[in-house]
Amino acid sequence: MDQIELTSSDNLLIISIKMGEEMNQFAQATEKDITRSIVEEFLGDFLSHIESDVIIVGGGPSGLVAARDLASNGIKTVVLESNNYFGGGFWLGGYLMNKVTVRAPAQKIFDQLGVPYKEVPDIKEGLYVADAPSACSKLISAACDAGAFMLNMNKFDDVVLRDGCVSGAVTNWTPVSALPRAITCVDPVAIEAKCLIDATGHDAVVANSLAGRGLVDLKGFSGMDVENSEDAVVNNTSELFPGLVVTGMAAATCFGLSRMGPTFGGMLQSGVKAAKIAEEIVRSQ
Ligand code: 48H
Ligand code: FE2
Repeated sequence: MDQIELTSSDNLLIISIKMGEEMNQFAQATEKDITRSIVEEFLGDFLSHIESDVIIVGGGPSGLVAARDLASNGIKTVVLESNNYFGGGFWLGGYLMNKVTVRAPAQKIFDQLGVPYKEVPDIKEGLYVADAPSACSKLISAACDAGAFMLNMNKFDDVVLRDGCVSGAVTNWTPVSALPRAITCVDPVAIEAKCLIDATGHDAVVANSLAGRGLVDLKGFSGMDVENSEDAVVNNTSELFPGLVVTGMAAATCFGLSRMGPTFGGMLQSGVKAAKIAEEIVRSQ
C-alpha cells in the first residue's frame, strides 16, 4: 500500500485499489463453517464439563479468584454466570465510579495479576486504589488462562442434592429462565460436581436454595463496618453444607457479617480460601 502514490487527479481509482487489497486479506470460510465452529467448540467444552470437580456459581471477584486458583491447580472448574459479562461488582468500585480499592495484604493479588495500582496517600499505609476495568479484565483473563470453563448467560436454578450432599448445579439459559412460565416452560439441565462454591454476592443464591428447604439458616448481612468485616468474611469462608462452600458477600449473607462497602480485598482473599477448601473436598473424594 505504501508504494501507491496518491495524486489529486486519480484519487478515486487509488482508493478502490486499496479497498480491494484489504478485502482480500481474510481466509475463505462461509457462514456454515462459522456456525459449525461455534456449535462444535461450545458443545465439546460443555460435554467435557458436565461432570466437573467444582462449579463456582457467580463470576464476581471472589468467584473468579477461586476459579483461577482451582483451575491452575488442575481442578476441573466451571464458572456459572447469569450475566453476559463476568466480573460482578468488580467493574465498578462503588457509586458508579470505576476505581477499586483493596487493603493490604490483598494488593499482592494485584501484583500477581499485573494490575497497576497506587497507595492512597495521607492515611495509615496499606490502602490501595486501581482502575476497575484494568483489575477486572485481568482477573477474568487469569481465570480463563488457568483453564476454567466460563459459562455465561447461565442462571443457577437449583442444587443437585444427593445423599444429603450438594453434588451439582441445575442451570438454564438466563433469557429462558426470565420468561414467565405461561409463555414457555423449558426445564433446565444439570452439571454434576464434587463441590459447589456459592459466589453469588449479596443474594447468596445457592445457599438460599437450601435455606428455602430448611436445610441451612441464613442470617442476612449486617450494616457497614469495613474495619472488621473483611477479616470476618475471610474467616467465615467455609463449607456451609456438605458440598457447598460459601465465599465473598455470599458468606457475609450466610453468617450475618457486616458489609464492607466498596472495597474488594476481602472478596479476593475469600476467593483464595474458598479454592483451598474446595480443593480439599475434591481431593478427599
Ligand atoms: C449465576 C449469578 C446468579 C445466579 C448472581 O456480587 P458479586 O461481585 O459477588 P462477590 O461476592 O464476588 O463480590 C461482592 C462485591 O461485588 C460487593 O458487592 C461488595 C464488596 N459489597 C460490599 C457492600 O457493602 O455492598 O458477583 C456475583 C456474581 C455476579 O456476576 C452475578 O451476576 C452472579 O454472581 N449471579 N450467577 N446464577 N442465579 N445470581
Ligand atoms: Fe455490594
